[in-house]
Amino acid sequence: MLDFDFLCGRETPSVAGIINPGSDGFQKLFFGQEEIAIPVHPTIEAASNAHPTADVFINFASFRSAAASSMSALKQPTIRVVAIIAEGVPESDAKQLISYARANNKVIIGPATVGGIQAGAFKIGDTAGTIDNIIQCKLYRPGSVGFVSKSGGMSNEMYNTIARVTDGIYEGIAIGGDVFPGSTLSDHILRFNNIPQVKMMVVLGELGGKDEYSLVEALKQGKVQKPVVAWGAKSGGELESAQAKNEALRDAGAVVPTSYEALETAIKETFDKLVEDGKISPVHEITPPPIPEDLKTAIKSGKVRAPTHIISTISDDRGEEPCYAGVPMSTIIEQGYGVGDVISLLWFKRSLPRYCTQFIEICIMLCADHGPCVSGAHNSIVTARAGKDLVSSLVSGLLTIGPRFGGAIDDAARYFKDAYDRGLTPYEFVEGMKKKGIRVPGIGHRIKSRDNRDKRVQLLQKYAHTHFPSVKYMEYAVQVETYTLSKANNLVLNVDGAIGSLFLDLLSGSGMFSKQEIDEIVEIGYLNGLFVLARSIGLIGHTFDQKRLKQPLYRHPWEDVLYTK
Ligand code: Q5B
Repeated sequence: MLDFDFLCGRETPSVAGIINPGSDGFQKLFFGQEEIAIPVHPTIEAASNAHPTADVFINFASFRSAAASSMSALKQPTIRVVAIIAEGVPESDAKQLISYARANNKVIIGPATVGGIQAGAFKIGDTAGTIDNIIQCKLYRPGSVGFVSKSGGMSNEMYNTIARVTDGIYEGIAIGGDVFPGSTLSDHILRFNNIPQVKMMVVLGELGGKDEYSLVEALKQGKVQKPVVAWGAKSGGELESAQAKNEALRDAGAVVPTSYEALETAIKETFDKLVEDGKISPVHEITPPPIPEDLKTAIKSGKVRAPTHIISTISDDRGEEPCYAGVPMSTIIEQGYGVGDVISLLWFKRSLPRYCTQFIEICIMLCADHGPCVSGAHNSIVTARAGKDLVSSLVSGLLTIGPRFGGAIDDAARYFKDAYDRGLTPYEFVEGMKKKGIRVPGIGHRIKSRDNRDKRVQLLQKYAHTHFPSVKYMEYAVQVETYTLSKANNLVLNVDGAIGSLFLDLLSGSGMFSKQEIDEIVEIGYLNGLFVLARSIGLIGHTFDQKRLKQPLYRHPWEDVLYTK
């Protein structure tokens, strides 16, 4: 509809607003080359109040709700015309709508209609088909012919015919195929008769109703003064009924051809006569502006190319099934991939050997939680007790992950790798870090110590000793630990340090990564991701736990705070 408006040279769109029950806001749409925001209203009442000059209501609701919404629209004082697109509206509902409309001097087009068109001014829904067809039928500017038909499909055909042999359509209406149309062929012919710009009328009836006979009556009673070219269509074996209708129309004064094929000539002759008699002056021809093609359509047809704004290399959901690094979902499930395999596809873009993916899974299992007292869990617990939702509680816990808590894996890998690759002794490395004022990442723990070893570290080391081809970085980290333990009991290799050093061993020992790729992984910092992913499991658990236990708002006790000046 907006494309049609633009084609006609309208300065403002004909669509005032959209009613989408329950929704509110704006819908972005193109008007020519510009995007405009059309208001969306939750109710018909709200839309009518917001747009008091909008007098046409086009109802695209399904047959289930079309009757109720159409009645509600008819009851709005500002609404004059209601077009009902749905097919299958119950006849009893249609009758009620019709009687209400007639009693209140309102017009219904449909049900089961494609709508109608006022050339150069206003188009209802899909009437007249594509923009190309609309241009071919010159519907972007008014002609002199009023056209009414029952069928929407046939009306498109007739718009073409009328454009070929006359100066074009002034207004075209498809009343809809239902037995009880909201407005009839004769209603529209009588209306056209009163529109000065309409100089002749074309009617295309169809079998199934007695509508043509009300037109016959109107013609007989002399209510129609302008020439009417009419054809009552036939279908199947009901030829006789069609013939009877056509004869009645002819007797009443309509121009009725002898066959459908002769309809075009009849229209032409009627039009030419009006021109000869000086009743029609030539239409001022205009060239409609081109409608910009939608980018998607233009790309599809190969006419234009557009640069993309995002590049992605890890997954693709466009085909029949999503793929992770080229591996289809069905393969992942059928071949028994685990979470470690999925991480290896999405993070490292390759299928790592089973011992590597199992190591990833062990890291995740071991780091999933470490009790309620650690920074992350504490934050999630406090947030959940403040009544916040799952995501907020989870995120508040995750945000504590950093250089001191859980987020030392990347730095541990960076510093251990650099020190080992440069051949530094543990003494040189640790003292060098001390000089720079940097704590060795991966070393030290608040509760773990020489005499209270971290079981997680031991389990990781044991696994790596059994499965990894080389554990040189981890062994270097243990030597560093031996040195730091000589300084203080709690300067143990912690879980971050164990994962950081062992991941270096995985990367270099698996033969699956080039030196450049290892450097990039360490530089970008992939490995804290393992702790983030793992600890999310625990943080979610703590959030559920607090909610399940219906714990009240947390307030830290005064006694636990040192108040000082
Ligand atoms: N000193 C972890 O410190 C902690 C030193 C050091 C040289 C070090 C500390 C540290 C590096 C970061 C790291 C990951 C803050 C830890 C994790 C996950 C977790 C957590 C859980 C879970 C602990 C006392 C003296 C001072 C310091 C010196 C300490 N660390 N020197 N290198 N690395 N580590 N984080 O106990 O001379 O007195 O000034 O930053 O790897 O987060 O379970 O809780 O799963 O949730 O508070 O396991 O080690 O010791 O700060 O009082 O220091 O030791 O310079 O010396 P603390 P502080 P001085 S795993």
